[in-house]
Amino acid sequence: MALLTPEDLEDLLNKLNMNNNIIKEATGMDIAQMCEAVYGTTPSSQKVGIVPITSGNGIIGNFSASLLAITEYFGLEGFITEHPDITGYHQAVAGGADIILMADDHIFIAHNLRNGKIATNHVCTGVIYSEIASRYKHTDSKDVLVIGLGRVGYAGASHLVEKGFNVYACDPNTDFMNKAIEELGVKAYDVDKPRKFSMVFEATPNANTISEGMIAERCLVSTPGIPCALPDELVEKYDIDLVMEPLVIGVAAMLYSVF
Ligand code: 2YG
Ligand code: MG
Repeated sequence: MALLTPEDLEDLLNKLNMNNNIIKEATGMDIAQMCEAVYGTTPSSQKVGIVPITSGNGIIGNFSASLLAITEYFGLEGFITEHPDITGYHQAVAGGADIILMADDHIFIAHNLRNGKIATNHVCTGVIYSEIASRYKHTDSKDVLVIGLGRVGYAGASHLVEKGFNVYACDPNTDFMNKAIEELGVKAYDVDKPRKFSMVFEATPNANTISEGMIAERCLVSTPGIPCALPDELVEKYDIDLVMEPLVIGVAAMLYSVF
């Protein structure tokens, strides 16, 4: 998993607004409505405690501040604890947090202390980005392509299968591929037999994972992956609706999933 950099998180709410407009135009729903539809929840007056974590590669500049901005964007009160780690956790609970947000290099969680629900960023990101792809209004096809079957891609593929979509997937890792075929029943996308999709969910840490053979004219590509899966010229040439944003959409899904 690639770690976020402070630069990825610059201008975050601007990126969100741009992506929210694309999502609205492409699906008829904004990100909050999409989260409501998936999780069946709405924000009430939960207070969110954000705990910076120093383990591994340590604090990422802008990370906690971004989580606070996201919390407030969705109408909730939040605070960043003065201290990190266990002392910070204690401060969050003592300060009346209903929901704790915290991340180390391996996992990023939202934990609702009132109802016991716990969510991970990788599952929620997979679910919400695949949901966005699946709601593309310019197609009536049920075929979706999933590129990358790591933690995020697998969660999205699983969500799409549960929703009754016809899921094609690819990943250079044959163990990941076989697991998704056996456990989820996805079909292997064969690069030697190009087939074009109107809905693509991409979840890899690599650039240029989407090739011309995979995409239909006027398609939706939904991807949390940094760097972007698509070269700029393909976005123009195929009139692609591209949803790609570094943090907010996944965190929104985490919050809604624990409300
Ligand atoms: O508290 C801090 O500042 C750090 N311990 C946060 C570390 C987060 C590491 N995780 C990532 O960089 C991302 N891969 C998380 C996923 C968010 C984007 N989908
Ligand atoms: Mg990528």
